Amino acid sequence: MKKLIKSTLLVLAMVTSTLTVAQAQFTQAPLPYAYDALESYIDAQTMEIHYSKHHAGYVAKLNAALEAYPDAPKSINQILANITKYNTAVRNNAGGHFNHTLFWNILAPASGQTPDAFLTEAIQADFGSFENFQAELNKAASTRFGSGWAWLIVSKEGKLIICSTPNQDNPLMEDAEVKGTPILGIDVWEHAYYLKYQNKRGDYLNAIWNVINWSEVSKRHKLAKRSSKFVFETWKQLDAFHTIMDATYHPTEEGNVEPIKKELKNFVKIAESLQKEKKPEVFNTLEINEATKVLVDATKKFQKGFKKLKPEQVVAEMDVLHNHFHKVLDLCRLY
Ligand code: MN3
Repeated sequence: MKKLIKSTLLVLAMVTSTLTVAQAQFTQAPLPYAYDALESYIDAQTMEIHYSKHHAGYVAKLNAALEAYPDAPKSINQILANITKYNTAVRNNAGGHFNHTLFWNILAPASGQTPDAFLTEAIQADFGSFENFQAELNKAASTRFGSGWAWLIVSKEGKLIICSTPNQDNPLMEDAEVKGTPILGIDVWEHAYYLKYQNKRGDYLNAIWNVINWSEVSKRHKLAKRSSKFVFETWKQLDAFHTIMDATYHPTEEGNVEPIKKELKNFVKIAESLQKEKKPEVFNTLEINEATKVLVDATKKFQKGFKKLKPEQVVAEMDVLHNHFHKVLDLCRLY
């Protein structure tokens, strides 16, 4: 019996330690469609090898390379924004992971969809016409020598720009020649097209326009354009909520619950005003109102149960509030 308990504990310890390690690593999200969903523009075999071998390989090598950086942030964007602090293995594989995750999401089975009105307008303003935009992106993709990516990005000033990067670099890297938020990326590595198109990169580029997920690209365009700053300037109460959250969240994380304890009443008052006071008309949608209600209810519940919470539970509860808050903020940016 004693032996059995001992071996059970050993197994439990092993499972727990595996879980701890797995949590610290990056993982590959499932492909949002079947391997053959983009036929006949991109063939199933290419998709399968690309996703399950190439992308999976970047994720595994990224996790291995990050073992040398135990304090690396959990956010891939933060790693990319400080990429010069890392070695080449992290650079190539963090880029590879981010780029392919974006790529799978901006593709979708052919459906004849087009950019939304907001993106259409921006394309016309920044490129003259959709045809010019297409020609420019095709040119960037076809003239990228060797392996790399062609991008449609939103610059810091909010303009649409086309650019390209070598290898697995991307415009989020701090040392990129042209920087901005990528909303569409075309993989021009031979592994993305060689089985079907061999050396004819141009044919692959012509075909890929049939399987662009324009609703996803349009969504990313809105998120890149409508900064949090815009939302906060428009909706003062949400800004006030954010200010308190910002001032109390980090001390709480470090085990200091005094700031949130002091602000708790005020915090709830501001949360309630999110619902009570008239919100800006642009944000007065069913979705935003529902998300706001979830946030306000959670904040009230947090205050009610606060006295019974241990410091680590305060951190966990603040995490929940933080997520609810970001749901509201993102919905405002997407309205
Ligand atoms: Mn690739």
